[in-house]
Amino acid sequence: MSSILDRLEETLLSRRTVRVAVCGAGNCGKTVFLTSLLNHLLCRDPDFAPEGWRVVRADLDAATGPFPPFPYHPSRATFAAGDRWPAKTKGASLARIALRLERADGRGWRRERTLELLDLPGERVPDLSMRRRPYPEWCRALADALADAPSYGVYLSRCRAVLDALPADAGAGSESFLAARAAVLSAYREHLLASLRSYSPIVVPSVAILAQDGSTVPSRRGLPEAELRAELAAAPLGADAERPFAPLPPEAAAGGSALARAFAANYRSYVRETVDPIAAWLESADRLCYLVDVLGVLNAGPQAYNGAQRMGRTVLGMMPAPNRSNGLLGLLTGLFSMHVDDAILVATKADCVLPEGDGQRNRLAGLLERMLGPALDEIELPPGRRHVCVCAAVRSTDPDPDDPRALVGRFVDAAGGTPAYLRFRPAEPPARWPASAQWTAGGFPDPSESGLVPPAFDARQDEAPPQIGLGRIARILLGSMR
Ligand SMILES: Nc1nc2c(ncn2[C@@H]2O[C@H](COP(=O)(O)OP(=O)(O)OP(=O)(O)O)[C@@H](O)[C@H]2O)c(=O)[nH]1
Ligand SMILES: [Mg+2]
Repeated sequence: MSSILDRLEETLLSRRTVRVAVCGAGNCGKTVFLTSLLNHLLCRDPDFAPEGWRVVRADLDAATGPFPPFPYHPSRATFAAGDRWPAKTKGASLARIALRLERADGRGWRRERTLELLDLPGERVPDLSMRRRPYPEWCRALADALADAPSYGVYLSRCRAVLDALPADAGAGSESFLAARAAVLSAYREHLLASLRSYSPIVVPSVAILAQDGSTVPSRRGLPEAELRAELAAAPLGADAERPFAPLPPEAAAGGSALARAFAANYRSYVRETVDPIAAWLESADRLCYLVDVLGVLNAGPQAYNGAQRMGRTVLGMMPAPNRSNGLLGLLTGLFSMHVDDAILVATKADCVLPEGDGQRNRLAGLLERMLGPALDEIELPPGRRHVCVCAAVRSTDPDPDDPRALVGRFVDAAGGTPAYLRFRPAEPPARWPASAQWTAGGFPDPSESGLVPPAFDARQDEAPPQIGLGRIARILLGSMR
């Protein structure tokens, strides 16, 4: 009997597809993370296999269903060229890698694992707060989420003034309705402009800064105020220019005016067309990797911290809780139903702080735990399935042998010439998040903003870039093998 059960288990477990949601704000490092992870798996890096196992075959699979394939080769080519990072992501894509694993001790057992990993533009992540939420509820949630944002308070008062002046019998399409709608949308764009300037990640609907066709508003860097305002004015706030919406003050959103009804209808189309396809995939994931650029949050200040925390909570809150029933029923539903059984918070770009001896990488983990650990606990994962990791998917710095407080990396200048090695003293992360009054935004500059590029490494396809902590994450994703 037991050998029949063993055979049954072997059959059930020997082939398995593991869906991994890779999520996080724009620029947190998702695409670099995925590219390096795939690169190491394709090279059958022994550190990336579960203990006691080795990868004997690894193939990318182009059958990625509803999403286009993740652009692995172009992304990796940027590392191999050694002076560029992969381009900013403009649409969701799926990586599918089929792995065959064998016991390292030579016993003839084999396992097949297919990893499916979704990459998405970070801009789309705040939109996930719309999933399964009717419009009035979303307006309330946004007002709570942005209670600390002065520009949102200003927007809500402007909105109330416009709505107060709108005749109660103004029907949709009437002149006064159209004028009120234009005034509300333009006031909302003013708030979005302020959000971009204060590095708040909550910019919704995300098509305001990343259109469906991939054109972006280059929001954060370089653009003078007037140009940025003009770019935002041209971007649709909804599924298309004919179906715009903006959040209304919670009482007005629930009030049933013609404007609230029109916005609610356009909101529903937007959720159906833009949010649901991504959200439905995420909800079916077996594993979650939520990436946070902790240094980036430190650099951006308290409002960015609040936004990043809200966004993380939204995503973690979407994950279906693991099946908690016991006994045979639990075993069967555990085998056949989807649920998140491992959730990993990842502090990225750990090569931008001083190395381990100094304990600074652990500080990144501590800060991340403080920011999102409670939301992770709410998923109620089984013991040992909740992880907080520190990682540099492409380690781009080395310790400076002459100065223990400095790092060395390759930098390109604005003209994009040949990279040169430069020494720099990185900002040192604090043990705790700073109190708002002492929090100096701009105190943790991102070295990539000053031109830090990936290290030179061999362009041969069977080489992978140096990394920190990525192998441990791969082992969690592949799961324990019996
Ligand atoms: N030093 C260092 N920098 C990194 C690493 N990973 C990412 N970066 C930097 O972060 C930038 C953004 O990384 P991406 O992987 O493109 O970020 P993303 O999360 O995919 O961003 P979106 O596509 O906008 O959502 C890169 O261009 C690098 O400058 C890393 O491991 N080390
Ligand atoms: Mg990306």
